[in-house]
Amino acid sequence: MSDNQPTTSHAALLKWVGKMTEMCRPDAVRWCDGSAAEADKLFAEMVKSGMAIKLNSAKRPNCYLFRSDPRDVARVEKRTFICSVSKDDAGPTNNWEEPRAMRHKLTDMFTGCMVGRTMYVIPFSMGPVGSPLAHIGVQVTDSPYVVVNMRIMARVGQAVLDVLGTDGFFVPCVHSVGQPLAPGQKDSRWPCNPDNTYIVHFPEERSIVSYGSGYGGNALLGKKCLALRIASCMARDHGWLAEHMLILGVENPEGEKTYVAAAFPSACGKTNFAMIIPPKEMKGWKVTTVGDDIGWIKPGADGRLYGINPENGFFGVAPGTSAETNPNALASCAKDTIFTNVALTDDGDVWWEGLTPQPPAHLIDWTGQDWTPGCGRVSSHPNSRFTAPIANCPCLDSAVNDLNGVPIKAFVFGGRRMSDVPLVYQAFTWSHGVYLGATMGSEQTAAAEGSIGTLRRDPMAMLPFCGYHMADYFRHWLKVGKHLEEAPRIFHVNWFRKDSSGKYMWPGFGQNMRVLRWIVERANGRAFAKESPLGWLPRYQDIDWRGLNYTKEKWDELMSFDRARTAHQTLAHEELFISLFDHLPKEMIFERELLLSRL
Ligand code: OXD
Ligand code: MN
Repeated sequence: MSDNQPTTSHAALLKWVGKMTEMCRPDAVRWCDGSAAEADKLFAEMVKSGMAIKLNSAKRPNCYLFRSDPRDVARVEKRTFICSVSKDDAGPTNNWEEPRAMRHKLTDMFTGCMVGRTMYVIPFSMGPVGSPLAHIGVQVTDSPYVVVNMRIMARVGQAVLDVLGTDGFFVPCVHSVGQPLAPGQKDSRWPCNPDNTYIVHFPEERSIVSYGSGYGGNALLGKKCLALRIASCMARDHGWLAEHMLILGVENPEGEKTYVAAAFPSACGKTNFAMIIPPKEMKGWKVTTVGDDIGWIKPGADGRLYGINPENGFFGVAPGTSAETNPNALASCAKDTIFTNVALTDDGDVWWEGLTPQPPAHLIDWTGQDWTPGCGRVSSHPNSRFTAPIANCPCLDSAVNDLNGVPIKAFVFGGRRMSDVPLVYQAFTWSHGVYLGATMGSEQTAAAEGSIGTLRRDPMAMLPFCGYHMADYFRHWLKVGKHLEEAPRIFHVNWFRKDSSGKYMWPGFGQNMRVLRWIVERANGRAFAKESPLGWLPRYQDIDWRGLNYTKEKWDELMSFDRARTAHQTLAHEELFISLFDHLPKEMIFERELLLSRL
């Protein structure tokens, strides 16, 4: 593709693209308009080069399969940096390098890095175009795969440049796969530079530089880099919240809608919860999806919080997604979807572990090799993904494109805890709720790194995504709450408790709707709860049991906690707090002391 003309007269943007072109030295520069025609052309080029496979149109209309380099399959936290001016601002939970030194290093790496390739310029809006809650970024990239993914995950094109006008603010995002091509050199199927990957954020300058990876959050810079790491700094400076949260709407039989935002660490079924289907016996209850990963939540003039989903698509984990676990996610990737690192069926469709109870007799696996059920390998990478347009989602909330967002009535923090933590409880106050979020944790499920049962702290599921000092982030949450007229109620849930024989005590999935009903009724000041040292607990009779046979004895066990053990666990929070102590708000210490004394 040859150069086309930019349709903007934004002087700073033109100057920046000019500088990037001079540094990266691409063969051509292409301004993206986000159109279907542009995507079709790029897909056709990628099919021709062998990077993409077009799937069977009768089974998956307008869908493509990509196989990444096996060394480039996930976000790389070890190579992710927050380069604030002061190391102290990045805090002990982020990698840091001095920004000038990092910039020098990056300039060296980027000089000539796009030789032999096209540089695409992608103007994108995170959030509905023109929303007062939205922010604009411009990504330059030498990956056509990134272009077609960004077009699904964000709002891309001329409308964004129009909103930007001649002097609007944008976050500059530079991305390269880090593999320039010499004249005549044949490109690899998935160019990348895994030995030299850098995902770098300059929070004061609000800019992002990413080198060496073409995969997911490393390369689609609107998602984790802009919408969480940079946005968390913007939010801190301007009094709002950029959170690793799904947003869903719960409609009761009377047609009243209540919006809930929820944070869960990875591998806790966030997308499933965002698209939950209530048990049919709970007649008239409906759940709609606003977002499955990120929420931008700002105080409105009325002193309530309003949230948008800054994304426009789902970048969902494929394995485990099925008609049983999440039919809405499956419907979302029925068409117009990009699949990465899943298996290819003999009839040109996709398959992954868990999609159907019986695997097909033969597949081509994510590495391009023949695969049969007994071969001893998985067919799809555990972090294989679908990139699906949000508009495909059958349970999409009608307000998903509302410029002013949806009113948030409740926050939910969840963990994966096998013992001692009850299914659900409500915080007494905002600051108690912030403490619950700050001390959130998840138990290791496989002996991958660390032993099974080891508790990994992941405050508000933001540990890899907060662009500044985690303790300042807690302080910011406390501050936001102080200025609200109507603060959302805060809840903690744990779907993963096991009994003494190692069996899950709660059925989960759609049955979580029973908990969600209690949460929204509490948030609306209706349902009853009893006081406990942990917070407000629902009693057996406070839960809607229609269609589920769950005894009071089981419930009492599920909701029980051992005071001494809980006190010990509480003291284990010290470890995180000690590492953050010189910034830690005193409220966190007070809340811990209050909890201990209640216990
Ligand atoms: C994600 C993540 O991919 O949280 O959403 O890692
Ligand atoms: Mn996420």
